[in-house]
Amino acid sequence: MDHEDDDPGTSWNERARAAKPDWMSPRMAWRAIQAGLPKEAIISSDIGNNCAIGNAYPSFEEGRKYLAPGLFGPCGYGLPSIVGAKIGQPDVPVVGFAGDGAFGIAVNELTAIGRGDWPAITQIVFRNYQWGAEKRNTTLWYDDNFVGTELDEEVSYAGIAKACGLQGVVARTMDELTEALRKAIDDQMNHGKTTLIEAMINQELGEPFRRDAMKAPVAVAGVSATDMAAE
Ligand SMILES: Cc1ncc(C[n+]2csc(CCOP(=O)(O)OP(=O)(O)O)c2C)c(N)n1
Ligand SMILES: [Mg+2]
Repeated sequence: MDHEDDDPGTSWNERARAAKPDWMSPRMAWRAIQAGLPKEAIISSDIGNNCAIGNAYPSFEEGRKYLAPGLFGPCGYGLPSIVGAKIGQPDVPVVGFAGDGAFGIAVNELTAIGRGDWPAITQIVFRNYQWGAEKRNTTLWYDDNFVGTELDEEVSYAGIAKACGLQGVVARTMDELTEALRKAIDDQMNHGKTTLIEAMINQELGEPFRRDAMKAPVAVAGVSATDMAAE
């Protein structure tokens, strides 16, 4: 399965594919990641649509390999948690995951983790230029419409990583992503280098977190402006 379905009456995913026909979909990116992820790796997840899709992909042969934000669900968890994992388990390869909106909440940590004795990590950012999980909610609530979920397309997270003295790589195809991850792991384990991989993906969106809560707001009391009395 490469692509996400649209709900009846909505066409966001169809339009997202048509807008960027040559770009990876979220599931193509996750398959490319699986091809390059060491089986002993510790991974972290963040809150967002791509990280939620990704929960279907990795499998683990032992416990204590998967860090997730849990029920509080804070965006920005992926990067700091994987840094903590590496400090606790320096001999194990670690890979953090985050969507581009959530990563923006923790991006300042890039200015700190390159310092001398901090261990090297690998971080993958899913670059779809949107707060995707929120867009998914609003397309369902508001008949294929949305507001306030776009991110700045001029911002380069790979560029920010480089400006912080770290390695920053942009991956646009499945082969580029698998290869970038393999090299990043080698650099993490054998050369003490941190790499941020910006995985460029289309804007398709998977299942919402709370499909049961997807009901359009309705007028409950039927209050009219003419009901108001002047004081
Ligand atoms: C601190 C915080 N703020 C807001 C939210 C609400 N929220 C949940 S998912 C999400 C969007 C995440 O967007 P992004 O990280 O780009 O991932 P995508 O859904 O695009 O894969 C937001 C804003 C949250 N969970 N935590
Ligand atoms: Mg996003």
